[in-house]
Amino acid sequence: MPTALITGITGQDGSYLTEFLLQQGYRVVGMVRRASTHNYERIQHLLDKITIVQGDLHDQGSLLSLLEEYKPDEVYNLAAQSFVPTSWSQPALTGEVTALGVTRMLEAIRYVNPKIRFYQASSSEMFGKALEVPQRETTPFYPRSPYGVAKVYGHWITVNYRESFGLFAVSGILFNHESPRRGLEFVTRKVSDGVARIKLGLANELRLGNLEARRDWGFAGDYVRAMWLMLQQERPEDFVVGTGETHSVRELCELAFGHVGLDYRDYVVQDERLYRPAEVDLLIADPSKARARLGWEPTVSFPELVRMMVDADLERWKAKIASGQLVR
Ligand code: NAP
Ligand code: F7E
Repeated sequence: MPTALITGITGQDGSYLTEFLLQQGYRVVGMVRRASTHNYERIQHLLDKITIVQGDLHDQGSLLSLLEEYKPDEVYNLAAQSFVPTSWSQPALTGEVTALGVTRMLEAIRYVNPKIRFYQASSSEMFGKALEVPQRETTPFYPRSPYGVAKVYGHWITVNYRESFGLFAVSGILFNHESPRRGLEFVTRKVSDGVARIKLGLANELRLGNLEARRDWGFAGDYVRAMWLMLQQERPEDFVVGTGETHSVRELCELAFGHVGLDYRDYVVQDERLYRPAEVDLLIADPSKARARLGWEPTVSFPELVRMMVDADLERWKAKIASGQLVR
């Protein structure tokens, strides 16, 4: 039975990757940082099948001892400060975790067992002010936020440890992927949650920032399969993963409100305070390498994804109302 260590197991991708690896017959060890209360909402249903261990990407010693004790065959480094706006208000922390944290894990692998296969969660935010459309593995990076800058560091240190020390270290350049488990601050989930609350009479407006930004949005459950496939290849290589389609935040609103019979123009308020100091205007993947070499394809279309998320939030709020937790 192979063992996988996942950092960031409590996050959106961590929860889907855990489900996927358990289905593949892995022993899953999940690293969580110490907190005064547990944050296991997304993995509650998996807790009896996995091992939870404490560690932190800030702390080199904790990474070394986890690798020594649990002897993973594969490490998936999903932990990060992942919200772009927070990276402007906490840029040094973002650099510590999202950038230097990668080096700390690579160092731990190098010292404990250089045969461990390593996956780094790189991001389409590295393309930023995109120098090529669509973006592929060879497109130069032009990050537009401290988060993007930190991810570029994480990407290149992964490539560098592969080339310097012969590690099986790969970087998956993943475009935006979403689900009902997405954090409420990201725009897709903010919209699906807002639509549900408006439909149920719990809110009467939704404040958003730039409606014209365009993203390549897919379903997170599909993207964790690509992470695993990258670590099963003969040679370590980096891959772009996305759908190859782009949609604006405005289209997202149109679809999400339309799904419950509402017109987004009656509820969405544009709020300049939610604009970013530097925006990423357009992202669209060229996933042809992943398709050809990994046999990877997305299975959920953009309209299906939006409907899935709105339906899940409607059910969640209806359950809260039914249980008496909320009065309309
Ligand atoms: P997420 O939901 O924000 O989860 C981030 C995870 O990192 C959480 O489990 C968090 O733990 C953990 N974490 C944060 N700081 C840590 C630290 N110092 N030590 C240990 N763990 C720490 O992110 P996601 O959407 O699942 O994304 C997973 C990874 O893929 C991230 O690296 C993200 O930057 C990258 N990525 C995401 C996308 C996307 O569209 N989702 C696209 C490209 C790349 P807590 O629960 O304790 O906060
Ligand atoms: O913003 C615009 C906003 O925060 C998408 C992370 O997972 O994907 C994610 O980063 C777009 C931006 O995601 C609001 O200006 C408008 O253009 O959902 P987001 P992101 O910044 O693309 C990448 C690939 C990652 O790697 C990151 O970790 O939507 N937008 N109005 C808004 N965005 C938010 N959050 N809130 C708004 O009200």
